[in-house]
Amino acid sequence: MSDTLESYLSELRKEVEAGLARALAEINAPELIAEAMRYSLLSGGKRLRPCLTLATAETTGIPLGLSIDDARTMALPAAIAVEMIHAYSLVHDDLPAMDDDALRRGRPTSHIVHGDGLAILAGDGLLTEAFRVLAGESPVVAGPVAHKTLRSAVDAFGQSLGQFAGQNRRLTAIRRIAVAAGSAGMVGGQAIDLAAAGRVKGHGARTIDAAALEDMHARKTGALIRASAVVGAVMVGAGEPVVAAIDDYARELGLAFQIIDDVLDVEGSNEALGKTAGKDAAAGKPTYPSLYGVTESRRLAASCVTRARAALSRVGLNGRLGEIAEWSLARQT
Ligand code: GRG
Repeated sequence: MSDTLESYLSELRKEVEAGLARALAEINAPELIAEAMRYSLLSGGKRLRPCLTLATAETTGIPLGLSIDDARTMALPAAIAVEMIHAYSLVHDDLPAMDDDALRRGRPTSHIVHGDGLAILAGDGLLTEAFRVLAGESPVVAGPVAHKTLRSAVDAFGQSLGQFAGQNRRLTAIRRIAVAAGSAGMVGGQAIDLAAAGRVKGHGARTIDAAALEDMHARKTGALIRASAVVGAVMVGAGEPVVAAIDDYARELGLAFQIIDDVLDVEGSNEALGKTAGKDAAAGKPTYPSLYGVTESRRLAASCVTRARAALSRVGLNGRLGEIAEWSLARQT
C-alpha cells in the first residue's frame, strides 16, 4: 500500500480512470453523443467521490476479512456511477440556464464546445448510464462475499446466495445514490440555489440565512458525497452501525468540502481552480465567507473534520478516511 495520502489517492484515481473509460467504451452510442460524454467524463478532476467510495470499501471491508483488491473490485461499479453522476451535474450546472459558466476543469465547458442541446443530452446520458453500470451484471461485483457469517452460509447454500447478497447490495446502493442525486438531494439543492439567485419564475431572489445555506449545500453537494462513501460500505456488506457511522463521517466531510469550496472561490484563481473564481461573490450568492468571513469559515470546516473523525472512531475506523477528511481542509483546488 502507498505511504502518503497523495500516492494512495493517485493509485485509486488510476483504477477510477480505467473504470470510467471502460464504462463509456461498452456503450453502443452514436459517436457524437459518445464524444460529448467522453469530453466531460474523462477530463480530469479530483475524483474525490469515487476515491471516497473505494477508500470506504477498503476501510470497512478489511475488518470483514476482505483483501484490499477484493474490496475495491466489489465497490468499483458504485465508484464509477457516482463520478458519472457528478460529471452530469457539472455539465448541467454550467449551462446558460443554470450557473452559466464557460470554464470547467481548465477547459471550455460542454455547451461552449458542443452547444446547449448536446451538452444537455451528454449530461442525461451520463446520469442514465450511471444506473446501468450500477445495476448491470458486472462481473467485477461477483467477487468474494464479504461478511464472514455470510461466507459460511455461502459455503452451505452455494453460489446463488452469494449472488443474491451482491444483488441486494447493489439495489441498496442504487436506492442510496438515486435519493442523493434526486429531488430530495442534489436536484433539490440546485433548485434552492436557482431560486436564491432569483432565476425561478414567480420566485423573487431571496436572502438565505445560515440554516438555509447549510440545508442547500447538504442537498446540492453534500448528499452525493455522503452517498459516495456510504455505498462503498454497502457494496462490501458492512453492517448497519458501520454504514451509519460512515454516513455521519461523510455528512461532515461534505460540509467541510463545501465550506472550503466557498473559501477557494474567494481566495483562488481561475488557473488554480480550473473554473471561474469569484463567481459566487460576483453573483451576490450567499456563501460561508459572506456569512461568516474566511477565518471563521475555515474554523467551521475544521470542526466538521473533528466530528467526521469522531464518527469513524465510534466504530473503530480511521486510516485513510480520516486523512481524506483532513485533505478536504488543506486542498487548493
Ligand atoms: C445540475 C442537478 C444539477 C446539480 C448541480 C454539483 C452541482 C449541482 C453544482 C456544482 C456547482 C459547484 C461548483 C458546487 C461547489 C462544490 C462542487 C460540487 C464543486 C465541484 O466538485 P469538485 O471540486 O470538482 O469535486 P472536480 O472537477 O474535482 O470533480
